[in-house]
Amino acid sequence: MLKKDFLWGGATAANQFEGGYQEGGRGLATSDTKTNGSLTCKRKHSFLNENNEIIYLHESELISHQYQAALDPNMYYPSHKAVDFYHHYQQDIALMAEMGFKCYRMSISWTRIFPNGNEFIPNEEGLKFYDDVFNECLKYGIQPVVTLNHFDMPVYLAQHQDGWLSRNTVDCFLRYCQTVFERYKGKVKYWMTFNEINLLRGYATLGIHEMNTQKYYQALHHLFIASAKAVQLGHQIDSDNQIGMMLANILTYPETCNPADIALELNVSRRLKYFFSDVQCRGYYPSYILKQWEKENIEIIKESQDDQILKDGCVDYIGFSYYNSGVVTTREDAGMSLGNGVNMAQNPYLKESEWKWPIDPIGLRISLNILWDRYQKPLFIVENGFGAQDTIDEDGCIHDEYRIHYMRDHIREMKKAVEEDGVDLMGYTPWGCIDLVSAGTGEMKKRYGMVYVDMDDEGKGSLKRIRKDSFYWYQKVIQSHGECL
Ligand code: BGP
Repeated sequence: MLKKDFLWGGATAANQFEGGYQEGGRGLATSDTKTNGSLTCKRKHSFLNENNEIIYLHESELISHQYQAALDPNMYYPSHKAVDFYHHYQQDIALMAEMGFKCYRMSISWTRIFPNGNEFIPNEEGLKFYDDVFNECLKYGIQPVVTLNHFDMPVYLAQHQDGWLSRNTVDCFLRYCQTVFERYKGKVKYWMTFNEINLLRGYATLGIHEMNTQKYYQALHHLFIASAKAVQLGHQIDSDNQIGMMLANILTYPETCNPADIALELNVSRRLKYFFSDVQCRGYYPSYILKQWEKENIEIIKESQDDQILKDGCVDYIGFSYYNSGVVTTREDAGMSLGNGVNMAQNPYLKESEWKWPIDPIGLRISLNILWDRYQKPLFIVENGFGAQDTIDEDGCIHDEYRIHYMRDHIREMKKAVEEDGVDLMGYTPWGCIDLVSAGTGEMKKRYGMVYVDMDDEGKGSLKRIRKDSFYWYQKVIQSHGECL
């Protein structure tokens, strides 16, 4: 059986869900400068000037162009309005309560609290908004699970100090953490530091203008220090706090039993995943990364107390996302690549979603077992789900049986990991429980929700919420504590 206090719920993130980007004294975040997928080709690396000439931009020009454009209220940027949780939070939380949620995973927008990121006095209106949200959750007995940072940062810090490349950003972030830990003490117990820390890379997530490997690892060191210090601070402020990390759990398989394939997979899974959880769960840099840095002449600038900070700031639990798995291969002609020169092959045993994400429920059980074996820390599935295009039928309903299938199969495997393998699992919060903007494409048409939101890729729609078939199905799942699938 799953634990009695198992946290059934759903997950969202401020920049993809909240909207109200210039309301309540909020400052501009890097995520506000990202256009959606359908506009990408026009606006990402080029734009048309008044004479209809295409102007191509270099990386840093591009960023300042996007920054300027983000201030233009006539252009569509997904995060600006998103699905307007900012004005719909009461209705949305009521829908979550109707599904029977025990918890709701969400993120706080840093720039609602500190508009530029470097202030000393927080923005009261921003703090008040989350007070209202948490009170609304608690009214229904829903525990908030809060990600401190989900794919954005104050534009000011990005523009003035190259974001996480600067050690000063650590101090700014900790001021923000201290403020929210103190303010929401007694209301929020479950926290996570950085969403999918192993996927952070570009301007939107790290605030760095021209990226290279040296800068990447230096910024990452700052993130690790910030996370470890936040864990310590959170514990000091409230010993009840549980503070986790958040890993994008990309499961990889070797293509064959050729030892070269196995060795490649070991290397890839360390670089993509375990390096990040090793540091945050064990409190020190693993030998394989130190050797890699030596080979690549990477030198991390550290302060004298940093090793101790990492040691004292290990996380309490591992939150992770799981959507799919991939196959790595030593074959040069495989045709797909993971970036960094890693070749990927198709998995002939798995079907794929419309977005070519392989569907692999057994991979969830495998992932749970690997993480449990490796760290012996409680695990929390904080993202899982099926991105699909939904249509409203003639009867006015959304019959999303494909989503029910996906979730049913994954919950089955999750239960096996707990009931047959003894994994310690805290909860399950499927991604985008109410439709929201896709992080990868910036579009609305890739939907994950059990509640449909009337909104299209250009930001048009009534924002009306409609319960999908999966809504009623998930309600029964929670009611029966995962027995009735
Ligand atoms: C994870 C992110 C989420 C979310 C999800 C689905 O990587 O933490 O923010 O969006 O993936 O991805 P996408 O929106 O690209 O389908």
